[in-house]
Amino acid sequence: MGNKNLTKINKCRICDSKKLSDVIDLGKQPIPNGFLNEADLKRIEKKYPLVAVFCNTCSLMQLKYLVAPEVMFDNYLYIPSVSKTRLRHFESLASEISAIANLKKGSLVIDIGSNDGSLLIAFKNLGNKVLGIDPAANLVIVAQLNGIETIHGYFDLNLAKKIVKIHGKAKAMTATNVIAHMNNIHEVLKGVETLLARDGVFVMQFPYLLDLIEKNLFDTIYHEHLSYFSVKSLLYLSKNSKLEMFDIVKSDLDGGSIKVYWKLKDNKKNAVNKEGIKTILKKEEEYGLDIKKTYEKFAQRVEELRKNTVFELEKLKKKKKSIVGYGAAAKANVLLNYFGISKKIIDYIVDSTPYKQGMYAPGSHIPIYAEDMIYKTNPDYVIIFAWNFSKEIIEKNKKYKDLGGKFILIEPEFKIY
Ligand code: DWN
Repeated sequence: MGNKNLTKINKCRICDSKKLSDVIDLGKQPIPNGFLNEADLKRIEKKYPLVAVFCNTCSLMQLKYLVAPEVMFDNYLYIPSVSKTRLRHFESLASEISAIANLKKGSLVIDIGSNDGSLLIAFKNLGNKVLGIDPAANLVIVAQLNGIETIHGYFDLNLAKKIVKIHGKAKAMTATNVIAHMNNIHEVLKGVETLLARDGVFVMQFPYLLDLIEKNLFDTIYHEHLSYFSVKSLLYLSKNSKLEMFDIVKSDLDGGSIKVYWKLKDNKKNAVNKEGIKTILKKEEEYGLDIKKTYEKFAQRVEELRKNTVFELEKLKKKKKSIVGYGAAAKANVLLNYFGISKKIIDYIVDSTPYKQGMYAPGSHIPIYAEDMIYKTNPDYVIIFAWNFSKEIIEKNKKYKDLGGKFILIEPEFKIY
């Protein structure tokens, strides 16, 4: 291997099984949020193998090669607050959890992977005491400037014990789009067991494996996402935990995600929705989420999508059409690098994240500008790479459509609007 920042797994992260089958190989790629500045362009860009495997025992899809978390998360350019859709989701999540956990004024709420504090601001507005935990030094400062007390570090059992001593136990804990990013998930659950109050509620949210496979969302497979959960795999994960899953709710966010609700086993207050959990498990079985063939068919569909997309874009370029991208998202970089789409096809990408503007996309080195660039060059086509926010983006750019512009979405199949 020769690279100290790369490790190859030989067993499943959840159940230790060695029955892992290759699902898809997306080639060697830079880390998906590894945006470059001018000076970086002159240096060799580090690339790492991006391969997804499937555990035949517990149905967890996971990465075969792991990039060290410090490389990806010590300094982090992704923030949720640049998307209204995500902020609105955080507000509804905070009020929903407030009710389920019966939060009172001053109840302590802790968010693991709190980023710029966006979710905790919603809880703080409801009168709760809040505490964030995040490894990205740059974002801890942003969160603190937002008035959100944040501990700088990677969440583990040790940190949980320290927090209990200083802050006490939490009535509610959240982990949105972060559990999939953590290698030590058994230890993370132990940390939550330590930190959660007896009658506390812990809510995880992450993209759902069934939606990823069904909608060909291959571009959400990237180095930050070590795990791709089925409900079956989550039950394996919590088999020996003091935590018990008591409900699961599907969400449209991020192309299809699940909110998973946990409590301590001896908390009799929140009833277990046995029927709901059984129904979703049954759906997974009916879909074949626990058999290798399903993943082989997924990989074939992605190959078809790759060939067709490149063919369609090259056809537009032959007609001298101009094409730009919308949303310098992590998933955009996976798609561009796997499909081999370069600056010869995409002139630039626009993005609302201040930190990304003026930088270059990892791998493709396509320049990133603020969103208003579209109205300066008026391109023939705009590919929406941030397809999970296509509604918000299209609404925001009615003027572009009125000027005769056309949007392109690539998943679940290539389509011009
Ligand atoms: O799990 C993760 C998800 C939650 O966020 C992280 N591992 C990394 C990151 O993935 P992503 O970069 O694919 O996330 P988003 O939120 O889908 O990225 C959307 C991108 O589009 C952002 O860079 C912001 C941009 N955007 C924009 O330019 N204009 C978004 C909207 C809504 C807009 O109007």
